[in-house]
Amino acid sequence: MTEADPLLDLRSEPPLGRDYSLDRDCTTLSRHVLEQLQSFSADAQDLSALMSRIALAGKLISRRLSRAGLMEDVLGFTGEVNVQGESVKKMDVFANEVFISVFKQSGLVCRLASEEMDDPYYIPENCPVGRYTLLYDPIDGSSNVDININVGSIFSIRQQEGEDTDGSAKDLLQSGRKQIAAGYILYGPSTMLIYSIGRGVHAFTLDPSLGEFILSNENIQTPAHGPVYSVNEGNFWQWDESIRDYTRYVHRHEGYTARYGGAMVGDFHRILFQGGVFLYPGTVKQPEGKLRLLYESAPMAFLIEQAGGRASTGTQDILDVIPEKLHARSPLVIGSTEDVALVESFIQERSRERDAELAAKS
Ligand code: AHM
Ligand code: MG
Repeated sequence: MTEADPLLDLRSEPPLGRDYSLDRDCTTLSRHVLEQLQSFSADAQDLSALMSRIALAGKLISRRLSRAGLMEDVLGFTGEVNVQGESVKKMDVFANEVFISVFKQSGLVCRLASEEMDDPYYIPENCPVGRYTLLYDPIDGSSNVDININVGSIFSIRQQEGEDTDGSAKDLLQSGRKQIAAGYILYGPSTMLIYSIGRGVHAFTLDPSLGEFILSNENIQTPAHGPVYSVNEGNFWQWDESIRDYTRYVHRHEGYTARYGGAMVGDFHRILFQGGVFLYPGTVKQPEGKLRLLYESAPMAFLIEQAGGRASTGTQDILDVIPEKLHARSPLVIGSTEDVALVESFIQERSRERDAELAAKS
């Protein structure tokens, strides 16, 4: 028997002309948006252009992340604290500015609102102004940046309603059902862009050799149940008893497994494809939880509903929640319908017990 040739595997890779991405249809993101809308109307062109700009921001952020360890001033903190009371990372600032610079001259948006800015950024008067608002979390899970683990960017598009002359952006304080499009970019082993414009959920993978996001998964459907539960169990004693009940249940029953990566985008991505549930419940210190409704929970809720799953606060559909302020937070239970319902059942059970106790006392 001859020894295995270590180069054999490399030689059996398809030659460049038969590369998988060149063999297939190579549906680009902008073409996909237009095909989804089956129109070349002004609205369809705008949405396609918006998605192309988001994709450009994703490519710029992805490029910087891929070389972060080799460059000066990319990793670590700036020393500032943001409007959320969280320490700002250099990548948070960079990614936030990337979205602004990509959209400033686009003529597509009138303002951008982000987790990293106290108030929305209004397109200056000397630049073309559009009718959409981009809401975004520039780097989700930014504590992962310094250790080279996956992070993401989350985005949501809404149309401006009425005038916003006083800069209060009050029209953004509406339910998540007002979103026109939402999605995220996952910076993992590949960079992927997942989006929905209310016609299913579709995933694109960045082919670095082409510099293009190419369609890789169309009409993603989340299974009705999955084995994964994804929650920071370090907060166990900070939670309401109902969440502890749920956690005890999955500990005591076969068929569950825990996965938690510290970046919702990554944890959500697994559940979108394979099912299960992600939770960020309220805690004693933060009864509304950690995640921001407009920049994080509502866009993910838009996606999961489009994929046949559910997103809930525990007592209400996330997409029905009306935020009181731009940076409002809400508890989040998101994923497969059956798994979200299971978490809700424990919350309802404790709530019934409390009501019964109150009734007995009165
Ligand atoms: P960030 O957007 O400021 O990075 O915070 C959001 C992240 C989520 O991606 C993740 O699920 C969560 O915070 C992790 O928080 P914790 O460390 O409390 O579990
Ligand atoms: Mg985030």
